[in-house]
Amino acid sequence: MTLFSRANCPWSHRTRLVLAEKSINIDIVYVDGDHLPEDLLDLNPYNTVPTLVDRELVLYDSRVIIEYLDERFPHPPLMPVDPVTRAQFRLALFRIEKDWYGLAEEISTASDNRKAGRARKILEESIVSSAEIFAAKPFFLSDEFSLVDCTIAPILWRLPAYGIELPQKVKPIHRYMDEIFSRPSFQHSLTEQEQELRL
Ligand SMILES: N[C@@H](CCC(=O)N[C@@H](CS)C(=O)NCC(=O)O)C(=O)O
Repeated sequence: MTLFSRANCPWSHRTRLVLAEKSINIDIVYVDGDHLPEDLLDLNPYNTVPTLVDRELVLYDSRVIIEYLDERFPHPPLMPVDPVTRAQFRLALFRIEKDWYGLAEEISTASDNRKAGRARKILEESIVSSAEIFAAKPFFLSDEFSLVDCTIAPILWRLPAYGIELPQKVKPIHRYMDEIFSRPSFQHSLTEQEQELRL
C-alpha cells in the first residue's frame, strides 16, 4: 500500500495516526510544493492528499481512507460496534471536519489578518466550549481511543501554529492533549515538520 501525504497537512496527519495506531506498514510518499506527482494526478481527480493506493483500489478523502483502514485492519478497532454509537461517532467526525478543520483551513489560507483573527477566535471558542465533553470520558465520547481522537489530535497539535493558546482553566482539554500527544502512535505519526510545531 502507498499513501500520498503532505508533511504538514492535518488531513494527512489523521490518516498517518490511524496507520500508526494499527501498526500498518505502508510506503508514504511525501509530496511537496505546488506540483503533485503525475501518478497522483492520474489517480485522484481532486488532486488532493491524502490518497491511498492498495493494489487496484485508489481512495481519496481522509474519512473514506481511515474508515477503510479500520475495516481492513480491524485491530485495534477504532469505531464502536453498535449502530447508535457508530452513528454518534460519525456525526462527531462530520462536525469536527466541518467546523474545526474548516476554521483551521480559514486561518491558514485567510487573505487578511482580520479574517484569520475571526476564524481563530471562533475555533478557540468552539474548542473551549467542548471542555465538558473532553471531561466526561478518557477519550472523546469514549473509554477507548477512536477515529474521532485521530481526527481531533492533528487540530489540537497545531493550535500554537494557528496562534491559539487555550486558557489554563480548560483543564480537561489540557489533560486530553497530554494523554494523546504522549501516545507512542501519535509520536510515531508526526513528521519532522509537525514535530517542529511544538518544539
Ligand atoms: N476533505 C479532504 C481534504 C484534503 C485536503 O484539503 N488536502 C489538501 C492538503 S492539506 C490538499 O491536498 N491540497 C492540494 C495540495 O496540497 O496540492 C480529505 O479529507 O482528504
